[in-house]
Amino acid sequence: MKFLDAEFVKGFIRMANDGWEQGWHERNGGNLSYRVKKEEVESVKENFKPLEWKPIGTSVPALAGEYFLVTGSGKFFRNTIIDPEDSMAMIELDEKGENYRIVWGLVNGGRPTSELPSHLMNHEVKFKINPKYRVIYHAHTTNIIALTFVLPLTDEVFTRELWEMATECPVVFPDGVGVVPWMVPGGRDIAVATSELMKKYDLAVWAHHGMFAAGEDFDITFGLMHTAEKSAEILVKVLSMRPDKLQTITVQNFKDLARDFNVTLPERFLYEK
Ligand code: 2HA
Ligand code: ZN
Repeated sequence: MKFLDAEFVKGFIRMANDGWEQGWHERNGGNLSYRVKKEEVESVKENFKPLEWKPIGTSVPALAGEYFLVTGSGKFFRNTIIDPEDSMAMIELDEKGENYRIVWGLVNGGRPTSELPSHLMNHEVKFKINPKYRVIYHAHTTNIIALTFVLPLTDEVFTRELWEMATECPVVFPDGVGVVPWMVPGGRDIAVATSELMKKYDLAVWAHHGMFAAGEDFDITFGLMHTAEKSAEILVKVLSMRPDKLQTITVQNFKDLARDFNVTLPERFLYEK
């Protein structure tokens, strides 16, 4: 099968374009990765032209031998749909999970996303907890970023505020949201901090930068990012109207919701204000 005819490749490109259309990917902002299923690898293998092995910059032994579809470093999400061969790549990891090689894409040169260490370490954490997780998505979500300038940078405050702004939020991300303080992007330190949060959450906020989301497929992961960012947008609007809320979803309301929707909401997010 031609590489670009594969459903997983089409799904990846559609998600990248959806993110662009949301306004989350100015210039080369953001990155996306997908851990490819064995049968999907087989279906496009005839197109592979492996390049040389290169170090990942961290070690992800649990992902040894896995293949990933990734956006390219310095590439624009905006261009993914019109020139996928230039904008993205499929990579293979070696038998130690320490090196990668490009097997398809980035035809005009370039490297996988600058956030490859964060992506792969998040994939590894999620894979160990639930091998159904396949997507890691980083976006420069405007309203979440705005909130990192005015809310305390704690998991408790971000989770509770996002839950309060849209009734579906506690059902969509019942485990909550983690927050990473400002750190230099692209390196191993921010990758370690983010993957530590991914042990507990599917969403991590990067202060003054954006968000990371993890999920089983493109729809779930994009939907998670979209839901959290929409909730942040509502909070930004509310805070722009007045500094306090006249009424909100109460702790008892959350408990009623949790019971009827069969979700467990950790007590530490249900504090009295
Ligand atoms: O430019 O978003 O965090 C890609 C990024 C780096
Ligand atoms: Zn970024």
